[in-house]
Amino acid sequence: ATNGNGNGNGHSPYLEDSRTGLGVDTLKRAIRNNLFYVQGKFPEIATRNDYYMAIAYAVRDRLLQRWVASVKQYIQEKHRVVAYLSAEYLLGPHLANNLINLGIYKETEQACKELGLDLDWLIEKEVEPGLGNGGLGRLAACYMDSLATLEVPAIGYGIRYQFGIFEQDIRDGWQVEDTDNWLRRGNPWEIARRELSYDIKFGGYVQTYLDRAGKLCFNWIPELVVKGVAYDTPILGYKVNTANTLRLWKSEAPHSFDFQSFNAGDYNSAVNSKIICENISKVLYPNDEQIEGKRLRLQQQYFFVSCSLQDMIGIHLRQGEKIHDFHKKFVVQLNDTHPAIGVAELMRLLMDVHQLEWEEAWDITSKTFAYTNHTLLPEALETWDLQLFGSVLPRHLQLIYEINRRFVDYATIKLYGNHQKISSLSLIGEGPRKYIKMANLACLGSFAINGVAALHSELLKKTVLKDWYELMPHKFQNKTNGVTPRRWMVLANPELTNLISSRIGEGWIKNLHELKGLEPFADDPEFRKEWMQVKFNKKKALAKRIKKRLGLDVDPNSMFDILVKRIHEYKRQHLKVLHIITLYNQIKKNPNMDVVPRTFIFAGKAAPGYRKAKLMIKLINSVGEIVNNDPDINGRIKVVFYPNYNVTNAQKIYPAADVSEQISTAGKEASGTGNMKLSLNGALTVGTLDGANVEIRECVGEENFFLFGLTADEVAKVKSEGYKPWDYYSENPNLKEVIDQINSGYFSHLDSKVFKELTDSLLYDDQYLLFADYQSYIDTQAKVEEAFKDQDKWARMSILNTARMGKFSSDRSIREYCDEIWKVESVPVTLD
Ligand code: Z57
Repeated sequence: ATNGNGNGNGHSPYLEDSRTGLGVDTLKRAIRNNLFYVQGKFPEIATRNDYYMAIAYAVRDRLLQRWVASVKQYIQEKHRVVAYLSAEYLLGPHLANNLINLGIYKETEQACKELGLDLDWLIEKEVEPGLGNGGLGRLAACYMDSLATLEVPAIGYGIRYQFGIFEQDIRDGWQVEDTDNWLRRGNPWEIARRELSYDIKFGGYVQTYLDRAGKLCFNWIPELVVKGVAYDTPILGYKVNTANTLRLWKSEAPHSFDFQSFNAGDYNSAVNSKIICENISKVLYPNDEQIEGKRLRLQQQYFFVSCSLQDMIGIHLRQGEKIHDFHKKFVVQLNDTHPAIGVAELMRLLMDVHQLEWEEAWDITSKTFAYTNHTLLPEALETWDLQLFGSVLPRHLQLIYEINRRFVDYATIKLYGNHQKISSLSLIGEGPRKYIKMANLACLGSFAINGVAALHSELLKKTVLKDWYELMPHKFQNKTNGVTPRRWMVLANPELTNLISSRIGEGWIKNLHELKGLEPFADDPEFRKEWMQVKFNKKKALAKRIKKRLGLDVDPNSMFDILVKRIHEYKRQHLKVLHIITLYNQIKKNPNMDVVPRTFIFAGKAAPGYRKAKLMIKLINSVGEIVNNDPDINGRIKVVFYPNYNVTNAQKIYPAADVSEQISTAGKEASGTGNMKLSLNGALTVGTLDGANVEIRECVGEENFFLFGLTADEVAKVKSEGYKPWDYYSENPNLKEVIDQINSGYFSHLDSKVFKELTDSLLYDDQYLLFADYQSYIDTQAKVEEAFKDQDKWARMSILNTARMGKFSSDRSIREYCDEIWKVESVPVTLD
């Protein structure tokens, strides 16, 4: 009973040895041993990082035991496996999460204490793998957690970027990017599988010939061959033995590839080729929902997809199965169109390598893939210049032409003469230059297509994928996103976790619907008091961080009004700024007015090449500088831009939120997931009817949600009738004042040009309808202020809000994917 797992978590009994034991003494011994034998250090000279590594390796040993057991069982019992293909995984720090999922947080804390160490202090400095931009990458990470927790056999495939998302610093109010050298101190959570590697071809040309049987064959002669090496990270489920694999590919020069040039004495060009190979997995593209049609990006996509499919085929064949049954062994989920080249690549592998005929290859391929769409923004729909595409993937261009020829033949009959529809469905776009439409390849090659929230899935069928829906309605589904309560509640907010568990037990951590049991406690004054006390403590902790990072004093008694996400015009951070300036002007005109003190907290990165987004950051900081230092305001409102928003910082911000701002233009945010994390942590939402906000409002009740703005239908209508932002500007004196003030240089040391690009785009275009929603937003914020004055009522709303968020667990999402798309079942893993 010293293994620290006497809490009914389902571990089977096993020997308590130094590598697997979960008790305090065993952990202590393991940490000491690792410090000596892994780090080569002793306490007198050990650094903080040495201790971190020693603990990490102790935890890793315990993960490996479960991982080996899982893999063994999957192989022996030949289970069906989910392969999740994603160019991004925004995992966040591993240590604390693994301790929670192993169920040994307390034990490890105690072991550390006895060694004179502070576990939280060690966790604090862990560098996170930022292998993603935002929502899409974080969703993949939550899904990996839920797949393991639900004991579903799964492999996540992706790229082991040497540099993840850039680190953001703010200088003079502007975003400055720094490289993310996350591997510099080593990564204890991965295992390099040197023996697991595949050759990936690029460029060159295709030879056509007839074999001895007279069959037409294709031989791709590449210009460049790159080796992909597997790096595995175990992903452990919560209090289960299942540990799945996240397999990320690193690009290298193939062994002895450079001998020719080397022997010819051309050392430089040999080294150069090595660099070209390593470049492919060098850096994550920092654009979120904005494509950059770069050769290297296409190479990255093909690189990881080809490695992954070859790996799956290898696994399948090694189990003694037939290539013909590939789709029965694996279901491959495409996380957006980034891995959609997989459709053509599987065709190539099946035909050119495994000698199948077209019909059979296509039958297998189209039963293998399923596609998740994450956006309606036309600028985010991936296309590739056909010439560029052909120069990187000449064989795939041929295959796509042939896939398209057969499809267009079919569509021509089905759609009889509707040329416009046929050309919209074609995989190839015509124009001054031809291009490949990756969403069309994904739709055609997949047996299921899903959006990520109910509204989004409906809009897909009515807009960007309308023609596909009409041709193949049976493929379309919805899978509303979710988030893992392990990281976003248990880890980020242990205080709230304990409070909740003290009343309804711990079942909710695995079955989030059980939060419903909290509803009656909204009427319990003692519970309300404790609830608000937890919130206050989390606000105090965040205030302390803000003071430390920015030197700014913020009052934890003020309302913490939080807008954190990637910076994008459609997400409308600048609408929030218009509200802040409006409030500022109100107070300036009436300094004695009764105003609820508020702290506006922003955080988020802008794509380095997205000028307007960077200008929005500058605007937030400029307004902050004036507002925070104005004696008339006297600290009643404060504006904070918290730099370098990432998983680590998000874990500190969400629990401190009173208000969650979800203010995208209706119809633009596919789902949102920050909205779920904030609400789960007790924040009340101010939001439009967009993405998953719609479903959150349905669940928490309209009386606990601050709704504003046009609906998606109204947005479409206003636009079709010829939207004129200038009219709103000239007819609304408060709005006019705010815009004029920005343009006068009031917030920019009298430089009236700084924000002109932004204000002009609002006055003359306003694609995202800030002006149309302005008054509604201001009016709603007045209601938020009124509600916050009655703290007891606010507490009630906050509790009910959390109690009704059960739907938004990624466990629920993954259950639906398993049942309705993947047709996979749970496989409980036993330890021997
Ligand atoms: C990304 O983070 C998302 C969509 C994209 O097309 C790309 Br590229 C990156 C986001 C959506 O904007 C969110 O609304 C959504 O919640 C998230 O993906 C996960 O589905």
